[in-house]
Amino acid sequence: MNITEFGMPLVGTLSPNENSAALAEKITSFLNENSLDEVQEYFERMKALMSCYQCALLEVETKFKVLNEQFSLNHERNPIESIKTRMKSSESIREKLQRRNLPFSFDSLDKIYDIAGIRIICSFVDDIYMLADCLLKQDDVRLIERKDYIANPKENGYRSLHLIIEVPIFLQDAKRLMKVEVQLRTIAMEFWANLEHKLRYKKNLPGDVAMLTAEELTQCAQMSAQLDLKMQKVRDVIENA
Ligand code: 0O2
Repeated sequence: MNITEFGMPLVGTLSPNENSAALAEKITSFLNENSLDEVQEYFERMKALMSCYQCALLEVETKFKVLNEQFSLNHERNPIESIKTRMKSSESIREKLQRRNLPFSFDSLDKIYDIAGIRIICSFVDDIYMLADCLLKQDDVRLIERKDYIANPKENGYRSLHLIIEVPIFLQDAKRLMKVEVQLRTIAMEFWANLEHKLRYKKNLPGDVAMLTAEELTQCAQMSAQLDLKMQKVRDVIENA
């Protein structure tokens, strides 16, 4: 069992400047405050929970792969370019709990909807909506939340369709409902979001540089939206020829 992976939401994470002595101190105080049985129970529970999220990702990934396969049979093209799955890092979970003023507890983890995340990179914008509709029509999928940043891009230009869904996973002796965040984007949206993410977290830029680059990035997002529109029109012409 990896303490840095499973223990951090409870014991707190190290900042990049802290060293292993600080980590040891945090772990020691966590161990001092809890009996060995409680510590073991906590880690077992955390491990089981993360494993359930992994299973939920497998379920949802399979659903998209099936849709892709079926669509390619009927239409001779794949609406999905690629699929990426990720488990939210313990540091990112901790940061979100803190931002929302939630204590480090299992109940709080239940309120974080993007612990398991899947990103579907699509060929065209209308594939995004078609795939989202097909997914949400399935009778074991429940929609919890939908954010359409394609129809309503964020101020910085970020576009993607976000769905929070709940899916069942079937374990040896139980059924569990798990939440998964699904992000659907085109290749152009992914390209922009990846670069913007890298640049944003790169460094603390001076105010004027930050403003200029933010404007440039927003313009790039608008250009990528135009590119998506143009590519879709080209495809429509070819398909209707
Ligand atoms: P990671 O590494 O994917 O976990 P939040 O902002 O997280 O408190 P909420 O409601 O979850 O609240 O946010 P939202 O807007 O539904 O989606 C958050 C996720 O969408 C982010 O995850 C990113 O993956 C993506 N995202 C949202 N806005 C932007 C943006 O402006 N630029 C880029 N590049 N990605 C964005 P996390 O949690 O940031 O990271």
